Amino acid sequence: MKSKEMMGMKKMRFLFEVLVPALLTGMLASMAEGRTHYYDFVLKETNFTRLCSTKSMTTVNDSFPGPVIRIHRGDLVYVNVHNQDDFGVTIHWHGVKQTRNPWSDGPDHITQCRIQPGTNFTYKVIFGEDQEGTLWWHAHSDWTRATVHGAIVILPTQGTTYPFPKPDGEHLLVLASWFAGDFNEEYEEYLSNQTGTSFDDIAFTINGEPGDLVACGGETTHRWLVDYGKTYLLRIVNVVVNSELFFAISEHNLTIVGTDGTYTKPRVTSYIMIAPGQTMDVLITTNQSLGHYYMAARQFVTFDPSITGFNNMTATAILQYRGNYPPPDVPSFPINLPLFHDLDSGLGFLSLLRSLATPEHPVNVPLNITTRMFVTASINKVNYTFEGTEVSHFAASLNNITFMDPTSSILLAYYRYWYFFVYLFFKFLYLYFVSLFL
Ligand SMILES: [Cu+2]
Repeated sequence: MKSKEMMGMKKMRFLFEVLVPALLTGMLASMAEGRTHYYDFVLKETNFTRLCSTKSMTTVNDSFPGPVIRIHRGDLVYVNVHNQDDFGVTIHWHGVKQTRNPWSDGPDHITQCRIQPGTNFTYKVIFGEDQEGTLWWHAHSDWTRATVHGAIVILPTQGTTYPFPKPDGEHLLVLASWFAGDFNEEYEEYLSNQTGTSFDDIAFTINGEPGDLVACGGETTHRWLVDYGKTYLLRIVNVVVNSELFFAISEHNLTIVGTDGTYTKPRVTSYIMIAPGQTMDVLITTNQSLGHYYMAARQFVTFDPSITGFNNMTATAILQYRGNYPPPDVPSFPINLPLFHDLDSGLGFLSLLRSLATPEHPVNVPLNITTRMFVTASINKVNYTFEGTEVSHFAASLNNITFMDPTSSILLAYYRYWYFFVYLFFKFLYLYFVSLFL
């Protein structure tokens, strides 16, 4: 080959092996405009006293609920989790889309090994471009999420605003479960006895407190101080382990404006029904007489309580107007809070939810349907051999296929797959252009 052609080849090689990848990386970096936030989560056991009893439980940064991640849309978050507990744990970013970023999704044994005691792991949390509102994070190993959880607030991108008049203020309510003993121990017991005996939360909490109506629960009821004549954005997260909840505020209507990090069409209601893992953004206008009003949450029971039992404790917090007025003996209670078995109210609320679907907040549902699938969800009996013994138990399935732990590393397969195709792409491009000069 002549030296001139050799020079041409070298230039082409430089172009496709150095310059093009560098340019592509630069373009991708410039697409991410937001700020970067760094959080430290220290996970360890701390003593908490509720219902006149003290117990040790695992939390993040000694708080129940845990710290709030507060960012603007388009921002990037790094969370360094320091595990100072004595068991392995992972953290999941609930509802965060994590596009092309399964490395930080969190389910243990699926996308990562547990963070071992005495070690740390940094998550890079990538939000979806269209996500705005409220989400949450929680432990994703066994059911540690009962105490290891917190909210994620995604404000509108810097320089933009909400698709409704800007609220005068905002507040966050985390609805959670309270268990009498060590949750993981109770859960292990439940799994091992195989009798169907359920373990139950003995109370629900609002921002960590069961409230006045629970025996021995009213020592430190959560209070939200508001000013008269304002509109507040209230972000509600249901981190209860396994129950739908009704929630209402005495004498105040709620206007739903979002759920699960997505805006909805505004709808006025006197109560909401919120599923475990769900978030709800509502507007509330403080236009009632100066006073104290209960905010209350109780279980929405969709099963037969004579078989399974249910938690009939109503958790309360207090919305309290600022100002000079004689405090009432007892705050007023929301008479619109549906009763436990009020199925019509539960379903009626669901029918209110509609996507906002505006040009600024579109819902790009695929309209060209090319394949129709028939999927049967059921519970089947699964038989398998465990440590030489024949075992059978019930498991959920879709089209008769249930989840099995993978036998190979999913992420390693993903990594190799994508890098293989990127490599092939540049290799063929390079060979094509080289062939033009030969
Ligand atoms: Cu989750």
